[in-house]
Amino acid sequence: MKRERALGSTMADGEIVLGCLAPHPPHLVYAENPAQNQPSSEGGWEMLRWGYAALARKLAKIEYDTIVVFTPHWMTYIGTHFLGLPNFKSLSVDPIFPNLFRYSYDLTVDVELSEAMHKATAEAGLVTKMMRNPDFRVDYGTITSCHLLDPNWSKPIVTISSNRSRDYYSVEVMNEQATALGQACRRAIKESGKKVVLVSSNSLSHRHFTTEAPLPEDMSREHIYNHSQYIWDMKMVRMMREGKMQEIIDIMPEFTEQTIAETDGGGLTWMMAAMAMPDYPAEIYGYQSVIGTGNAIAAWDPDETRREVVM
Ligand code: 2X7
Ligand code: FE2
Repeated sequence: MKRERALGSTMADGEIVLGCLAPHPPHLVYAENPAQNQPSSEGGWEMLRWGYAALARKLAKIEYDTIVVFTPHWMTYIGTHFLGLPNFKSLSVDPIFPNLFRYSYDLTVDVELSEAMHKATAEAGLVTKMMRNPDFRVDYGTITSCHLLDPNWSKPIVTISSNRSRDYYSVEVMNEQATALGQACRRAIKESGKKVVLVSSNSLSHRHFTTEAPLPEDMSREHIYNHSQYIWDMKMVRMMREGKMQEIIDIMPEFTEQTIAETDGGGLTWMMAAMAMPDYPAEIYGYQSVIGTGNAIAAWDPDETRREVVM
């Protein structure tokens, strides 16, 4: 307490209690058949759904206030945007897979934390904006990752958009901007006094088939798009297990370009920068292809006493 006062801090330090790599193929929600989703299925993609269920069980045992999710499917070509109203309610339809994902959501936003991260982002010199349009439709990336991590939607969320700096510039520029964004969010979370779970909502390798099986959940048709994509994904997973996150960020340009990875949106770089670049092992909860893309579920737990080798 004395030390906090000496540093000029008046409130308890906020902290990031867990970081999750949480891919969002809408197929996973479709396969779960929750009441909110209109289409129905016979299942499928169990290695990912069971992995998500294990991570959701871990999360349910952790004390936290808010989930902050970075999604590549809210594409804001001018700056980084943050959800800025206390509630968003509508039907979210996946534009590519409307046959799989038509999900009715009614979600709560931690506007206080969202504002704080937005302010810190602006102070870092990045272009940023709050989304205050009540008719705004929340993307399926946010909804899929949040639904699978917390099916009861028990906590408020904040969604952060992807400014697509990779599309205008390069993966190197994306890495720089997402790092600055992550560091700004880290400062805001610390000052907020809140306990926060971070979520990077993305697949790894991302080449995918352009035609769908007649029955989308027919698992006899599911496999990785190509072997080199699999080798790259395994390299990334191995480095996550070994706690080599700085090295992952360093090879991000090559990985992203070789596999058209969904890390191009900036989520994984943002999360690692916000977590001050973990050098401890990630917990791996699953890996499986979805329509040819490579998807890993992983968690970084700063609390060593809770960390375990899951797979
Ligand atoms: O958005 C996605 C994705 N990232 C991976 C696979 C299939 C569909 O949607
Ligand atoms: Fe995606």
